[in-house]
Amino acid sequence: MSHYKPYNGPAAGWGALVSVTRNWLGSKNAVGNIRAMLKTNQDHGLDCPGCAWGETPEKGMIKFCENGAKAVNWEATSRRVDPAFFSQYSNTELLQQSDHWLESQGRITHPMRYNPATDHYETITWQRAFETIASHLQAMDSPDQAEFYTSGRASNEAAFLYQLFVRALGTNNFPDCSNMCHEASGIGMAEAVGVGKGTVTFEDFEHSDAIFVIGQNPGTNHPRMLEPLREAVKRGAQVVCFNPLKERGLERFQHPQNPLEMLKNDSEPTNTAYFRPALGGDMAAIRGMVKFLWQWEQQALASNGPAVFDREFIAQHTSGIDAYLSIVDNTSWQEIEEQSGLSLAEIEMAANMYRRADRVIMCWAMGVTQHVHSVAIIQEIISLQLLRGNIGKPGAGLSPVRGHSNVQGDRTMGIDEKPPKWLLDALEKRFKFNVPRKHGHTTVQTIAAMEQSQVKVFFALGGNFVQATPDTERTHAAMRNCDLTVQISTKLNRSHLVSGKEALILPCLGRTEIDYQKSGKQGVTVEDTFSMVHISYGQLKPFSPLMKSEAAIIAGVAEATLGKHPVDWQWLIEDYDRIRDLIADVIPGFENFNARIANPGGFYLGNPASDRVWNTETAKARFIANRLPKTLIHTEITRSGQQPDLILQTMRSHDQYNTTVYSLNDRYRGVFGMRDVIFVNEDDMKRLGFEHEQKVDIISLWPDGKERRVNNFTLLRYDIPQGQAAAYYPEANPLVPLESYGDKTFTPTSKFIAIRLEASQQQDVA
Ligand SMILES: Nc1nc2c(c(=O)[nH]1)N[C@H]1C(S)=C(S)[C@@H](COP(=O)(O)OP(=O)(O)OC[C@H]3O[C@@H](n4cnc5c(=O)[nH]c(N)nc54)[C@H](O)[C@@H]3O)O[C@H]1N2
Ligand SMILES: Nc1nc2c(c(=O)[nH]1)N[C@H]1C(S)=C(S)[C@@H](COP(=O)(O)OP(=O)(O)OC[C@H]3O[C@@H](n4cnc5c(=O)[nH]c(N)nc54)[C@H](O)[C@@H]3O)O[C@H]1N2
Ligand SMILES: [Mo]
Repeated sequence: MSHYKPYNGPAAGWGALVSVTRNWLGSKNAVGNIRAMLKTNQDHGLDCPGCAWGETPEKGMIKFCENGAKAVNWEATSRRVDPAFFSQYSNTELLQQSDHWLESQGRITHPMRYNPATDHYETITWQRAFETIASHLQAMDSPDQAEFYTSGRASNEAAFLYQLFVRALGTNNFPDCSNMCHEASGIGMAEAVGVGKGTVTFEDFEHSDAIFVIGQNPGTNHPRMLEPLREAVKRGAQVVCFNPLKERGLERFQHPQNPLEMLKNDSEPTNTAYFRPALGGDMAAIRGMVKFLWQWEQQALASNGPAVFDREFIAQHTSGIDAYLSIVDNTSWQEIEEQSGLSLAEIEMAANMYRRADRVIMCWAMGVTQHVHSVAIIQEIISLQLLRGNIGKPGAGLSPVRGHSNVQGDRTMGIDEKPPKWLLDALEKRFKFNVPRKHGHTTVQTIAAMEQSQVKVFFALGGNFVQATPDTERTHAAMRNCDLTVQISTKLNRSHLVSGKEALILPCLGRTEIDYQKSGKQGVTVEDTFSMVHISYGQLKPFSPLMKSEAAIIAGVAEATLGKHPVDWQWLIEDYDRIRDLIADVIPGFENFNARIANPGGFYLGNPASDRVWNTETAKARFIANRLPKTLIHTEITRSGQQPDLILQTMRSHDQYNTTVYSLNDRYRGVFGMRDVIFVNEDDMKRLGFEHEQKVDIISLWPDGKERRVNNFTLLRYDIPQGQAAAYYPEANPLVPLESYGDKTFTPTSKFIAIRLEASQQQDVA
């Protein structure tokens, strides 16, 4: 039975894992699997396929968290989606099932081809599958009529081969999950500090005086991050959270006493604090902190007091401070207060905490990156850090905490629709073919092209494109316009069912499974959020003899399409060392790749900004003077006279991994057995005339005349700031307009959707 019961326990607990694995993961040997892997982790173990948080550097100290265990067991299920399964259910029948049901059916065991005549998937041989793909790709008028999606679990080896194949085919159409995720971090940081990756490593967390956690829910999504945060507080460092929701894992960092006590000059300063900004209000909040620091710096200059800014760092390493401070001067306190959703007293307190620390790390995730002005938010965070020299010294820096376990490595390998020139030049030099120079499509641009019937072939290396993307109804219709869709997958999901006219499912090995090739067992490499590269060896017997590794599937498709051009694909697959030798030839930082991964714990790729080398336009770290957005809500919406009831963010529950729903519970938020829920403040509920647990329909506002709605969501009274609402991804994705994306990023604004609520017609059904 579904129910709602606010949770009071601590944020931890393997207890729930046992029930999750028994009930849903269908893994008979769940606990045994994990134990086996923990043992073998001592040498050449498995890299956790969960999130991208790094491993503790000591040898053999690879830690699993509850969610890592879930991810492993999810893959190591004993349930099978085999030919008998597909002959039992037609596609139309499978489409009636929930996402949770689909993924719970088990691992896909055979290559399958959709037969429209019978409405069933039927077996196909690998050879026929490769030939089918090749004949479609060869029949296109232009290579730009194909789109090659990547989800961030693919290994470096698979990703490198994939981008080589696709560029040899002739396109840069690489939509990827990163387009919906940390794209803004990459763009915002590259412009300002010359590198699109985090500048900190694991050790920096041990030396930091203050760690800010902005728009991130690590208790659920990066559980191993809680440990360094706890350690930091223990040794007296500050942990400061910016999150409109009181997330369970972070709540301990809320100071138990009156947070405003800090403001009185006589009180003891607190070392933890929790601020609850408006959705999209972080830029204004940080601008406010900067404005306070600037005030104090001016006072220091006037009175010859101790400097607030790091004047030497600013002079030596940065450009643009004058223009930036003048825009800070021109931002009014009133604007800051209104847009941030915080009081000036709170912002002053945050600024004080910031100033008190010599070494500050700024962490952020989707609460920052999925807004229209995300690039500007990130650049504001960077400017704040530059004022006190908090980039490129131990214990300080920028930490965009990545999502998928190898999403960062996939970009490093060249999965990028707007590849840097050096990469294309290096590929051309090494492989001697004309590399396509025109930029390709992001995820959102891919959907738009599909909608215009400009896409013939959609190919996915992992992921669940049709559910992860915005504007679900439109996206589904767009996908159906393709001639052929191909999914390399471990588990059944909706992207197999909402397909092109022809469709293939190619079952691949998961990272937990042993990958045998001609030369023996193969390892694959990944890069974590701290730019550490390490090798991972699967530990479990492959679930089906017909599965192939991702790299082998790409090689098969490439050979069928291009023959031995520009490389002998099958020869590379015999021994992944050969692929790594190619990577070493092309990608900087991977010299002697094979030798260096033998080192336990792998190696650090390095980061120019953390060495204070600035690969920017000015060869300095740049203060970028962005204006605060005039309004956060799209002006066309208000101009058309529409008024939202609330602003909605879409987020993850505790028991899900993106579109993979492990169970229907979200225990830290007290929700059990349901996912079609919307969290609303009690006062808003009254204002809008609704009651707790009433069924509502949610309609999003967008000035294109299309109706976007989801029906029969259960309204839940929740501790959430007024004017805000929250619902789960992917259930709420039909509400995100395709055209509502970030400036420069094309990232859907999944954390800022203007909505209206209506009472559902079907109250009695509940
Ligand atoms: N178990 C598990 N682990 C995961 C994933 C998973 O689904 N399950 N997904 C992986 C992936 S791909 C990613 S990208 C990461 C995602 O990790 P998170 O970014 O932590 O994921 P979300 O659930 O989207 O949480 C966003 C958080 O930001 C807050 N927030 C929303 N809007 C705002 C805002 O405007 N300002 C501020 N300050 N806060 C805001 C929300 O309240 C929420 O706490 O996790 C990775 N790890
Ligand atoms: N509304 C809203 N939408 C969002 C977000 C949000 O916060 N709100 N978050 C966005 C973010 S941050 C991201 S990263 C995207 C995620 O988008 P995706 O990466 O496309 O989605 P996932 O749900 O991670 O993909 C799950 C599928 O991957 C396949 N899979 C699992 N392991 C493997 C493997 O080892 N190999 C292969 N080949 N396949 C595998 C399984 O078949 C599984 O069904 O969603 C985005 N969409
Ligand atoms: Mo992500």
